[in-house]
Amino acid sequence: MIIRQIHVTPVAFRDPPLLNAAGVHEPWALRTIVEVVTDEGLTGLGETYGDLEHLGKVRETAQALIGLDVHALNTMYARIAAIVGGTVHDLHGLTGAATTEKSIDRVFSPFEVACLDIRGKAAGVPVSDLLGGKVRDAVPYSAYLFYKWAGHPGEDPDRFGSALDEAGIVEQARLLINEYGFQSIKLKGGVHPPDQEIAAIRALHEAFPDTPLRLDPNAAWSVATSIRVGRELDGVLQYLEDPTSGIDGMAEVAASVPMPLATNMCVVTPEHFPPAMASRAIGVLLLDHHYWGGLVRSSHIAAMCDAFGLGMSMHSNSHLGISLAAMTHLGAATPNLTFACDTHTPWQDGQDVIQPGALRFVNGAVPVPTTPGLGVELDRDALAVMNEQYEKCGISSRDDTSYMQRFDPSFSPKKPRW
Ligand code: GKR
Ligand code: MG
Repeated sequence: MIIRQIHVTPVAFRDPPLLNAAGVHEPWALRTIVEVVTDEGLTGLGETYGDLEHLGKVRETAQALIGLDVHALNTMYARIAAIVGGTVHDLHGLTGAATTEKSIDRVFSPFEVACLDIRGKAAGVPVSDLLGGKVRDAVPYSAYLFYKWAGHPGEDPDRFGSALDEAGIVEQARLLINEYGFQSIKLKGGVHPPDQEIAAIRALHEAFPDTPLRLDPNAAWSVATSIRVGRELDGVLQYLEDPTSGIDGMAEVAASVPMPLATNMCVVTPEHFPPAMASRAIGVLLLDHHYWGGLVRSSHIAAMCDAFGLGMSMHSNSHLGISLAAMTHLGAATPNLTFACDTHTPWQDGQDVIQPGALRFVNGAVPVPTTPGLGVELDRDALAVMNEQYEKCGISSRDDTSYMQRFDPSFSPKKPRW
């Protein structure tokens, strides 16, 4: 099965004003859709970040993959490594440390997923079978709450409304849980002073006493603040995600708080494992195939977590259905991924590039597609519309900070902020 063509299409879709430590989401989120076509006419799909610099690398490397067999993933990786070369910086200020390997992994990922989609289709099996076989029929996701404005400035409020205090956050949780059936909750923090976010977690605990809760301030806190918050939320949080920056800081916090620390920021590439394990900096790793080098490499990382006794969850950024399908196959075939995964899906509010019907949420979990490959097909009309939106939206790279500074010139994403 030889790769004959690769189509790389950037897309944009509406995104609500979700607040985080870097600023606020812009009105449009960007992604890149990759289609790999073989000599036998099979097509595989991949999805990755849409930022211009990354898009350029994906386009450039796509040319070098024509003529490869879809099984030749080692050769594919080597070719991409030769082109990507040096370290690319942290894309959004929220994706953690940057390393050369992570930069290569990030570009390799959508091609690898597309090749697995093709291989699944050719063999007549779902991608989860290529990853060792599913150990669960549905993959649980969490309600991913954000402080948010009612709408983008100058526009009508969106249907989620504003959530700027604990009452708004509890209301948002009710909405997402009613619509999706989520059974775990994650609050994106690092927006308000820590005491306000502690109050929001307490309000969630009161409203949903049996639902596991997580808080993720994206390293907006100092070590001392992280320890204080961790201690105050003893018995309330399932885990505390990236309270502070770096492996050393996380290790100091981990030694002094009662709950496990989770990360998608300080352990984001294999070379981070030895120092993080030696210092016991984390108890939970949030896997993300978009920067861990695709699905097979992510499975290897899961094996490493198993060996070190780490718990596992899954990280997300604003994404569409090809990513959700890939995340679901990976989650299904990773036995030790036992914490509900993150997803931004509710915030996309039905916008997608895939044909409807393949993915749905039942009691907060996505049933694993059983049809060959990823189990999702492109909606070409939707792809064309979203590509046109990309061309017209005026955004070419995600920049939560500059967008926030338009409305609050004094805003600074400096870390630690508190
Ligand atoms: O979408 O604003 C966001 C999130 O903050 C995202 O960019 C993070 O990478 O979800 C992520 C996280 O868990 O850190
Ligand atoms: Mg996080």
